[in-house]
Order: sequence, then structure tokens, then C-alpha cells
Amino acid sequence: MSNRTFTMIKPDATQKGYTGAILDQMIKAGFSIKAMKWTRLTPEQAGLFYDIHRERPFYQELVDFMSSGPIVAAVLEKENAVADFRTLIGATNPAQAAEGTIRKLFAASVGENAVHGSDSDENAAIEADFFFSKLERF
Ligand code: FUP
Repeated sequence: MSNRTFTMIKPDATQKGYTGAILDQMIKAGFSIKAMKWTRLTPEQAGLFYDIHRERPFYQELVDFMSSGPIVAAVLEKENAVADFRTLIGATNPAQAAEGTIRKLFAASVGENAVHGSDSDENAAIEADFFFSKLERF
């Protein structure tokens, strides 16, 4: 069981002004911030981040969307972080997300779904390393 996960607040949510409200949900759920940055991915960087989905039909749309505006990248800490954070954000498709979850509250569609959350401890570490050096984690 890991105590860290990686998240992004996606361009739909930053552009709608939901950044503060989403961070508030994460903090109220017991996650503490270990690293954070406001940045914008180039299409090349977004393509690399989502390389695992390269063969999927939605890949180009996903890359275009994720490079369309600013994001917040963060490393979060809590006991059982990966699983608990997936519960907090809800299903990939907000129409299927449980009441009170971040995606139910803030996401518009399966593509523009407000937040990312790592799906395993291994991917949490890989994704955190994509954005942050050791010197940027506290
Ligand atoms: P999740 O782990 O919940 O973020 O979902 P996935 O890893 O399955 O998908 C990663 C991202 O691809 C989603 F956040 C949005 C995008 N996606 C689509 O645009 N269409 C789909 O049918 C599935 C995923």
C-alpha cells in the first residue's frame, strides 16, 4: 500500500475557475500536498504522458485537450492514497460518477473530466517523476 498518488487538474477545470474548489475537496478528504505546479503541457509532453493510450481511438483528442490550457500537477499524500483518491474523483465518465465525487461535481464529459488520478502505485511514481524532481517534493 502506497501513501502517495499523482493528480492533475485538467484544462477544462482550470479554465472554468474550479482549481480552488477542487483543491479544497482534496484537502478536506485528508490529502496533503507534497508537490505542486501550475503549468501547460505541449502536445508532445501530453502525448508522452498518455503514451499508454497511444493505440486507443481517443488518443489524439486526449492529447489535444490536455495541451489546450493550463493544468495543475500535484503529488498528494494520505494513507492508501491511490485507491482513496480514485474513490474521491469518481468514475472516468462523470455521468457514472457517484454523488459528491469531484468528477460528478466538476466534470463535463468522459473526455473533459476535470481531474486525473493515478491508477496504481507504480504509475503514481512514474507520473510524479514526469513532472517533479526530488528537490520539488516536500
Ligand atoms: P482514468 O484512469 O479514470 O483517468 O481513465 P482512463 O485511464 O481510462 O483514461 C484516461 C483519460 O482518457 C480519461 F481521463 C479521459 C480519456 N478518455 C477519453 O477521452 N475517452 C474514453 O473513452 C476513455 C478515456
